[in-house]
Amino acid sequence: MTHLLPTFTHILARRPAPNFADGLTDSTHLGVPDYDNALKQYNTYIQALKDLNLEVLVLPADDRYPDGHFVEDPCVIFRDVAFMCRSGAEARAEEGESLKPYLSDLRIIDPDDDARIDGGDVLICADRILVGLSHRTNQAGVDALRRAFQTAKPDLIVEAVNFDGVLHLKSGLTELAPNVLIHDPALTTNADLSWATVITLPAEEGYAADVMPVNDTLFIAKGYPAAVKVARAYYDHIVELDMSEFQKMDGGLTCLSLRY
Ligand code: CIR
Repeated sequence: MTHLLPTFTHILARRPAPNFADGLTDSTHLGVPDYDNALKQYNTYIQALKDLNLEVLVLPADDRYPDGHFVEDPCVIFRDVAFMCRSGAEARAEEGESLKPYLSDLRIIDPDDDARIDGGDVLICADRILVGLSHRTNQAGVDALRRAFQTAKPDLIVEAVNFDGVLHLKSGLTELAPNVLIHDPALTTNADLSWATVITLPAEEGYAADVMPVNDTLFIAKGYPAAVKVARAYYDHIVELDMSEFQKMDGGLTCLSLRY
């Protein structure tokens, strides 16, 4: 399918460090993640992106940042702007600095001191950006991101969205295709989403709502047949990836890469 979501040519990622289980998590009921299995899943994820002929840069693991492989959170890229986030989670606040040297082709913009934002809360849609207000992201963060990205597109719409029930906005709501949102019912919001068709997954498949469209391919977590069935209406090429070890650390598909 040809569609109007942003086209990507580059991927930036970072290998998980052996101490990745020391990262932040609320999902203790899923058990302790296994490093070898996580690396296997990670390598499959990276290879699947390489198979799309994208320029893929994978940084070495850095054990100063147990959550550092979730590169989506410390930076958000829109057009030629790399907006460096400062997470509301202090343990992750410094991760962005370590990515800057690899983003030198882009215009790097730092947030104001009071701005807090995690990239996982930033949903770049075909015609607007939604930013979830969360424990990690505040209104000052939304305003800073809007100012930064409007330097690239002055009429860009950036909307703050209240939500509850999941860690990041994108943990439970992503854009499957232009104006089509896919939703985990665990995420509750009173935001006006009437501009979109919202497809709510069955509760037991909610984790699959964090889908990752990359050009004409859709990446989706493995093991969620109802979600795949929904996606088939929009994509001929779907790649299912096992994410179980990252799910144990509250991570989803999108958080393992920066796509630009
Ligand atoms: C954290 O709590 O920050 C990490 N353990 C998980 C981050 C997942 N990031 C994402 O969904 N964008």
